[in-house]
Amino acid sequence: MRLHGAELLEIHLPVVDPIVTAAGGEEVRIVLLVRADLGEAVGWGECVAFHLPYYSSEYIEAAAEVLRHHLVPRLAAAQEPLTPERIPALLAPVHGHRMAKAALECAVLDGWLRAEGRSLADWLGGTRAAVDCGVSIGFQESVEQLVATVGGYLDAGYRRIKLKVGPGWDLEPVAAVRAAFGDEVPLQVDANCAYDPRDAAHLGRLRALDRHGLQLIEQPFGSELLLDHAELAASVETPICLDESITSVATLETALAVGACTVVNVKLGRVGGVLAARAIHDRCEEAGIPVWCGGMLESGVGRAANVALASLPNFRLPGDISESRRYFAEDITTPFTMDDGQITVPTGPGIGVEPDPERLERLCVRRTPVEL
Ligand code: NPG
Repeated sequence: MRLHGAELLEIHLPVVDPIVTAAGGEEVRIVLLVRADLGEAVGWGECVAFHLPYYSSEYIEAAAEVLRHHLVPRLAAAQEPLTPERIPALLAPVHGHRMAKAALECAVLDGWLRAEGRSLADWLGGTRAAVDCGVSIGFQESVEQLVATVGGYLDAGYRRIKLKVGPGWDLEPVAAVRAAFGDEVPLQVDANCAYDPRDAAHLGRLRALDRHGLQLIEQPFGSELLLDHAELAASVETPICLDESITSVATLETALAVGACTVVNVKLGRVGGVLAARAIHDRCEEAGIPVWCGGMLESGVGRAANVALASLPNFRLPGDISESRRYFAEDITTPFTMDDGQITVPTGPGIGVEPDPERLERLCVRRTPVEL
């Protein structure tokens, strides 16, 4: 297999119910897709970076540049055979840009598997035919509005509720959801680094969350503050989960060694691709640490890869895997729909879905062939 060429597509998807976090909200999800031409097949990958660098240092424009000028040319110049296992090392000379690398690796892997007639879930070693759906809810106008929103998603069948929290929007919303729906609803919170471990009031609020029987508290402090997470983890009952901090197996090892977390949010893009995500899954399984699949408001392309990943055995907690319509009135692929709180793992070759040409035509604002 060789990479004969690639194309970058910028898609604009209006968001029906934006997630407002400490970093802001997205009214339109700008999606960067990579289309890889492998000769005998075409593959698709999604770069999960946002169009502004406020969730991570990566953003769409930079990802497109590094894909065009560095990552795609490197794979195209590689000696045959271009196998998936060789991709991380071929891209390693480019520092960082994990989300861009993940998109290209997924596109090549998707094409390779389509040519082989094998599904991504099967190739990864997935053991589930369907995965549990969880939903993420951002800051709301009021606690009453939040309770109504949570009720709607529970009625829809979601098996886990994740609330965005931050200093000032944490104790009251969590208590209201518990009061309205009881202690049995699987409920977790995601702080996106919004708390300061040096602020006694912030620590007090996090410790006060401990009485609500949450599944986990996700990334309360900054991504580099592993020791502060370890200190909090030792002082509360609620499991601490890391997201932004875990960028590789190496950073995972450090986090585990210092006791910074006992649950890990695995995101294909954040860790650099499918192979890295599986390595983190395997290491966590070995350490008895459950993982779940994080979401980045993906289109159907990225969502399909997430569903395949979440079919692996140690994805023991429902992830941010929701129906396409949770975010998009229209997706570029056949929408993912939930049945009894689960989404079926695609069984078709590769990621099992592909962008619909007619929808691409309408929703794609720019197509850039990569000059090789
Ligand atoms: O359901 O795809 C989804 C989004 C899940 O809440 C989610 N993602 O921090 O992981 C996150 C969070 C996020 C939301 C990140 C918006 C950045 C912006």
